[in-house]
Amino acid sequence: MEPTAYVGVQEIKPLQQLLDKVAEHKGCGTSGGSGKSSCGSSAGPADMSPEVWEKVKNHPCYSEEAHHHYARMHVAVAPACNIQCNYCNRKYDCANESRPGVVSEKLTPEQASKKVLAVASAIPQMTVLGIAGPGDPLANPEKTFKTFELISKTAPDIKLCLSTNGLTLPDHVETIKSFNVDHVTITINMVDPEVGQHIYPWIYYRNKRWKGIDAARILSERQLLGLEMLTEAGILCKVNSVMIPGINDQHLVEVNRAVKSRGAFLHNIMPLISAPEHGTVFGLNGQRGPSAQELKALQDACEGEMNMMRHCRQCRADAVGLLGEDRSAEFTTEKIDAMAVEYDATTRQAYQELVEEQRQAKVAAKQAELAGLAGAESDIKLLIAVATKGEGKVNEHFGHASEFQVYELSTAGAKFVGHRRVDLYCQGGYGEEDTLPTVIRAINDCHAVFVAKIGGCPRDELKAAGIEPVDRYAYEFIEQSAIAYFRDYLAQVASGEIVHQPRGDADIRQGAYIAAA
Ligand code: CLF
Ligand code: SF4
Repeated sequence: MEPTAYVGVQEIKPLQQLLDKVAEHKGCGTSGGSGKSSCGSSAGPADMSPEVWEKVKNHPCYSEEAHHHYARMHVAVAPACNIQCNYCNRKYDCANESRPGVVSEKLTPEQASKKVLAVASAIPQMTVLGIAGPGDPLANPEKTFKTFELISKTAPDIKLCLSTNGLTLPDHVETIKSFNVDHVTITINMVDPEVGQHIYPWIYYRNKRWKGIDAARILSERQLLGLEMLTEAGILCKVNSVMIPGINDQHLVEVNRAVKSRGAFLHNIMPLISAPEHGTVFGLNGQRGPSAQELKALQDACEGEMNMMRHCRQCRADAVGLLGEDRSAEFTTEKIDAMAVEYDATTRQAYQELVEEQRQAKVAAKQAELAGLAGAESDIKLLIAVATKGEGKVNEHFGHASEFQVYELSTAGAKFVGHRRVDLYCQGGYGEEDTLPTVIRAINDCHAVFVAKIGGCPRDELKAAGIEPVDRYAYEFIEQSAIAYFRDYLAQVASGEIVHQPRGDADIRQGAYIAAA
C-alpha cells in the first residue's frame, strides 16, 4: 500500500532552493501573466520567423500546439553507444530520449525504410521520422545515415530528426546538413565537468576510454561545439536535459543559459526516471527523480530565457503515433513483412489539409474565448488536468486515460505545462480501486480534471481529494473550455461563492512509465 499523504510545495526544501536560484537568474520569471510566457514550445507563427515556423509547424516535438495533431515515429537502427550515463542500463533503450526499462526491436536500415512507408500510409498525420537509439545514433553513423538516405528518396515529405549525446556530433555536421536533417536534439545535462563527473562515469573517444572529470570535460566541449556548428548551419536544435535532484537540478539554469547563448531553439527538461529494477547506477543507489512541482518550477525558471518544451513523453526508440499514444505494437517487423505497402503522398497531403482546418478552428475558438477574459485582473493561477486522446479536445473518459495533460490557467489564458502518466483506472469495464489513489496523486496539484465522462465512484473520491471533476466540456476544445472554466472560477471567487485555495504537489508516476511500455 502506497502512502496517501500529499506533499505540500512548501515542504520540499530543494524546491525552495531552486526558487531562490530562479530569483537570482536574470531574465527568468515564473512565466508571469503577460501572455508572452506562451513563448514556450506552444509558440505560434507570430513568435518566430516564417522560415522557422515552416520547420516546426507540424513537428510534434518542436511545437506543443502541433503535438495534438501530428505524429512522429522512431526507427531503432542504432544499437551502440560511446558513453555511459548513470541513468542508463544498456539492456534498454537510450534513456536520453526514452524512458528506461523499454526495449525496442532493432532494425536494419532497409527494414526501417519499409517500416516508415508502412506507418506513413497507415497514419497520414505522421510527419516526422526520428532516430533516437536504442544507443546513440551518431555512434552508429553508417546505419543512421543509410536510413536517412533511403527515406529521403522514397518519402521526401517526411521530416528527418536525430537525437544524440553529442560526443561525435562535430564530426557529422556536414553529413547531417547534406541529408537535409532540419532538427537535431543534443542531450546536455551539464556544462561544468565537476557536475558531469557525477552523471557520466566514462566516455569512449578517439580510441580511448576517458573517466571522471576528463570524460565530462571532453563530452561538454564536444556537445557545445556541436551545438554551435549546427545552429550556424541553420539547423534547429533542441537540447534535452535530465533533471537529477541534488546533482544537476540547480545547475540546469546555467545549462539553459549556455545553450540559449549558442542558439538552441528549444530546451526540454525531463524528469529522471529511476527505479532499482532498471539496474542503473542511479536506480540502484536510490537517486530520486523530481516531483511534478519541482520539475515545473525549473521549467518556469528557464522559460524567461528561451522556449521550453513541456510535452515530451520520453518515448521509445521505436515509438509510433501521437506523443502520448503508443502504436508501436501495430508495426512489428512480422506485421510489416505481411503488409502490402503503398506510399501515397497525395492522400497524406489531403489528410493533413483537413488536420490544418481543424487546427485553425481550435485556434479561433481559443482566441474568441480569450476575448472574454480581457480586462480581468487577478493573480490567481491554477492547474487543471485533461483527459484527451488528441485533436486538442476533451475527448477521453476518466477511466480510459493513460495520461492527463496539465494546463495552467491565469488571466493570460490556458497554457500547456505538462502531462502526467497514470495507470488505467478502468480495466475490463471495472474501476480499479487500488489505482485511483495513484491517479489522484498524479494530478494532486490540479484544481479540476476535465473528462468526457466519469463514473460515480471516482467522481466522489476526486471531490473528497479537492479535485473537481468537470464533464460539461465533453468533446469541446481544451483551451477554449479551460478559459471558460477559469472565467467562471474567477466570478465565483469574486462573489464569495468559493475561496481560492492553493493545491499541494503531485507525483511523477515512474511505475506507470514502465507499465505503459
Ligand atoms: Fe523523435 Fe526526439 Fe525527433 Fe521528437 S522524440 S528524435 S525530437 S521526433 Fe519528442 Fe519523444 Fe520527447 Fe524526444 S517526445 S522523447 S522530445
Ligand atoms: Fe545510455 Fe543513451 Fe547515455 Fe548511451 S547516451 S549511455 S544509450 S542514455
